[in-house]
Amino acid sequence: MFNLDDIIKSSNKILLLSHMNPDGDTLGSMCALYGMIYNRFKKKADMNIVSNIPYNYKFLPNINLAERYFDKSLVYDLVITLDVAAIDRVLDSKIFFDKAKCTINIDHHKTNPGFGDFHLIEPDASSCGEVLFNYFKANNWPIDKDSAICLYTAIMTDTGNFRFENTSSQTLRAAADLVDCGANPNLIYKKCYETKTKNFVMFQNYCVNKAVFLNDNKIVYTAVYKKDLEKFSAGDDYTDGIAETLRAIDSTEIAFVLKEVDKKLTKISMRSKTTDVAKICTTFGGGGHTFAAGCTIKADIKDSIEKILKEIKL
Ligand SMILES: [Mn+2]
Repeated sequence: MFNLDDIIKSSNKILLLSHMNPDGDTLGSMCALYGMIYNRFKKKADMNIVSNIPYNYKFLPNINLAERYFDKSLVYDLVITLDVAAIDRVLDSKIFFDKAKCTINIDHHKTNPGFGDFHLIEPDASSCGEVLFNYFKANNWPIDKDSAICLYTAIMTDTGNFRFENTSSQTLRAAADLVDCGANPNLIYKKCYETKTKNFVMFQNYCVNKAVFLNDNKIVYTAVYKKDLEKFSAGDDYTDGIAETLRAIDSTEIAFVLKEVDKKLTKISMRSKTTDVAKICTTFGGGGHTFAAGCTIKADIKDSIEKILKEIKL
């Protein structure tokens, strides 16, 4: 095990890296480590984001200090990746990692190959935030209020508000400790989950409303046309979560959302309770997890529905 204290003490220029399409875990972990390093060593690390920060994470303490672009000629003494399962997830910023005098990889993904000079990877931890919390706790780094807010956000969002199967008793103990350090669960919940736009909610309800139920309601799907997306000025993320909403119906076994890319191309997002939908999506060149997968079919929505229904055996 490496000693983060010694490494940080001997490093003057430090960069913290988050992954592309950032989530609450990578951003919360990055801001938490920034705060902890500042409080303990009075050193200001640089924080790098490689894509836009989603609106609901802009409340994170110190996130305003994170920057999108840095001079690519900079050479850092220390670069630390947070929640980065594979180094290509930091896009162009990989150059800083490659040139750094020392690199540390902090993560919780089982598939992380362990790149970097040192790594701290805990596959049983719910989130990168929990890995950091465990480190701070084990090494007696006192956690300040702002860092507690960031770590709590990281853990809460990666566990789907403490509902997913990665939520352990250890996760809940970490969360409880962070509340003692000043994180307010209700406030953080509201910031993360109660900031959807009216258009987003109306669009999702519209899509759910026109869902089609088949096979004793075991199969449910909804088709989203380009004209629907235009009507609601829908962003790329507007269809996120619709398949989960349809799966949450008690009778549902398989739910899928079809999104019209153009007249000859349809994107499908599929969810199930027990059926291996990755297998179904693989037949169309897609893939994913057992209960959550996706694919793109070279056909219009009507033909895509037919093709998918042929592959579903319930
Ligand atoms: Mn994560």
